[in-house]
Amino acid sequence: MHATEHRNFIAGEWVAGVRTHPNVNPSDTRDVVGEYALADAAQARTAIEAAHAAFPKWSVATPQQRADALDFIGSEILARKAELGDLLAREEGKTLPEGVGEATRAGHIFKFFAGEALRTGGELLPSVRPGVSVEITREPLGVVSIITPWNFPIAIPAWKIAPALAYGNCVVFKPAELVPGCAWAIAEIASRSGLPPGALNLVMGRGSQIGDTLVGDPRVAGVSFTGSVATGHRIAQSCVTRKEGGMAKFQLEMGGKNPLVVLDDADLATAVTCAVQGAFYSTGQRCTASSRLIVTERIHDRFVEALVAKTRSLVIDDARKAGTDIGPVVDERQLEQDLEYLAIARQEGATLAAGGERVERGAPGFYLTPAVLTHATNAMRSSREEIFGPVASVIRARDYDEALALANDSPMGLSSGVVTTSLKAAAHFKRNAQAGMVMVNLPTAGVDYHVPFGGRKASSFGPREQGRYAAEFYTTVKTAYVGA
Ligand code: UN1
Repeated sequence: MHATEHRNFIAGEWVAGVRTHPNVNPSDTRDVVGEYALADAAQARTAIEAAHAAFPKWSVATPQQRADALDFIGSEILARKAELGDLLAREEGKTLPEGVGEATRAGHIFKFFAGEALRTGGELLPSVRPGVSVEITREPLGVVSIITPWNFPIAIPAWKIAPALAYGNCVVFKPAELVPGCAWAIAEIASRSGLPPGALNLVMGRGSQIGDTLVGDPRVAGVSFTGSVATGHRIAQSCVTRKEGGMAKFQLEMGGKNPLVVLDDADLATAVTCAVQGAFYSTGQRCTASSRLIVTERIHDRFVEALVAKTRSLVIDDARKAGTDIGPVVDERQLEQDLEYLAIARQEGATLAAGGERVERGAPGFYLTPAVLTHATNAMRSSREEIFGPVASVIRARDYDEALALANDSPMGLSSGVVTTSLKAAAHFKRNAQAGMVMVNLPTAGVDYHVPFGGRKASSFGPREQGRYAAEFYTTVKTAYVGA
């Protein structure tokens, strides 16, 4: 076995996978972060078995035991945020400040849910019948499969694992195979946190190899997934059609095609900052990215000119180099997809006003200059399908009403933003945007960790993630009637 192999973590033991897979740095593909285990279906079943076996113990752990374990994990992530942020930048390609910011967010999430573990209460109501009372309590689901994407290698695992454990569930965690490093680090920290063996299991592996097992095994009570719409639909199907064990509860966070509406009365600098940060930071690889910039007539030309100038000034380079604004695209496949959408948009009549070129830097990596498409319409494929890269389309609108209608005319409904100095327009937009999250004079991406996260339409399904609302998915309600 290779000395640097990072193994899976099952039933409190580090176990080799059936194969290993190199974790490659997208800023410099000669740099291999390490070799990481790949599980097969049999190993995934072993992890489910371990979680199932740990459940009787962890589900009755005291709130203090749960809080202590989560607080330990959160404190260590915060203490090591520079190192973990660097690992994140190295394996995923976010810039170092973005990586450290995300590691910090993950630490805060674990500490938030350490507190929530102590605050799980219930309700006591008098019955409509004499001499009877009713108690409403929340219980953990059981074994939960957590399947996470590559674009937030530490924050998304944190915001699923922390509430799952806080409410007494046992977890089988499968990170995206592009970013096993942060996932392994979470498991390693958790292995020293006082969790009983089997409460948290890490199975690194490909969705095509172990996904069906993680979703279809009758011992799995719930599946929390963030990733593509297509995979989300497959998961939903197998959760509802499962033959044994009843349906599994599922929570899906999928795509976004988020609009940022810029109104004539907007502060131009705010509008450009929101657009650039929302569309291009984290290389645009966020489901909350602002990919449709819907701009009203009288500010349109000034906005485009300022946006193009700002976009051209961005420094695209190695994610870990000081001064880099935008790191590389995550891999070759994603880069090709970005370029393909740019070609389609131009065929459909859009103009490439800035960027959109594959560029060389000092090392072999996946560098793409952020692209501004102008003369775009909302009907183009590039305005309807999620690209998941540093590509923004500017769509012209006559006035506020048309801008709002265009913003809502999308199969997706995750985050929706408006830049305006009009209180009236902001209030109307907040009420009428068909999205789970609305941003006023802020980028569509970049969310707090203590409040609900999620969308509408094709973007999401199931209860919200994060904050107190996370309890809706990770617990099941029991109603107990007590007679005299
Ligand atoms: C953010 O914008 O801060 O995959 C979070 C994603 C989202 C998370 C976005 N689930 O991009």
